Amino acid sequence: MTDRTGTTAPNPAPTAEEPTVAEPDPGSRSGTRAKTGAESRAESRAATGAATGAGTGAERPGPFRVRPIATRRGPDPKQDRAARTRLLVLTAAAELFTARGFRHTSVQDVADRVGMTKGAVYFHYPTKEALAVAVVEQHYARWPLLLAGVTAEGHGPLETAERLLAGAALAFREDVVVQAGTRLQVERPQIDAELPTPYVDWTELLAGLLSRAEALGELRAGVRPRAAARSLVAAFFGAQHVSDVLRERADIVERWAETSELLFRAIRAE
Ligand code: LUB
Repeated sequence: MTDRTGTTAPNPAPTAEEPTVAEPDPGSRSGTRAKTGAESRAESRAATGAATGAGTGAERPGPFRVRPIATRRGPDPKQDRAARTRLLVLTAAAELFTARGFRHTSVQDVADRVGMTKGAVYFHYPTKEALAVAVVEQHYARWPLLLAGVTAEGHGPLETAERLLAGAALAFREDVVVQAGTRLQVERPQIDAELPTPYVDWTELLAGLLSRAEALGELRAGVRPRAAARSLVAAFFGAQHVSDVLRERADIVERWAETSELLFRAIRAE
């Protein structure tokens, strides 16, 4: 059994130039004139905000309804230490789950990796299943951070979708908690615990963005937002899996960029 652990977590950030969008102009023959960048940016930002729930003031329960583990729980140093220990144990478990899978990882392995007793690990996570659930939840807790970063850039909905997935590809290469959550979701049948339903939140998020893009006329005629969102999620999952098996995800960013370019060329209006 190979051991290939020990990577830690950055959150990627993107940038881009806005497309201009046509608007009916009663004076001109074709009835259209190009919208200024500023106009389409304002409209796109509004559209994207609506899709991702960002910037609306009242925080709507967006996708990925999980919160990252807080390492500082307030003035009580004991609580801080406990929170940091939980994160340490969770990261060690993620490294082992990524390398060996759920079945071939024991709580003793996790304890050995962090230099704690099994009892001390059980104090924070009562079962190996509870550890797996926590790791999978932290996998999904990465995405709101990525979403906030990309949304804050004020791209149009289609550009936002493209950059979110590019950011996810980088996280799949660099972040062991993302890698472990993915392996555990594939091994769900072996894990006797309630794991979050996979793929549905990404599909929801992308479908929302693509519906907005459709409303802006940014989608190629005949492209159905939800169907395209499902296709993007399936393609991303496939690309990361092939890169994992063949290259331990060393080339996932490049492999996804190839697939993304192809898919968004098919989705985006000429
Ligand atoms: C993503 C995985 C691996 C979907 O959303 C999920 O559940 C995912 C883990 O199960 O890829 C692709 C964006």
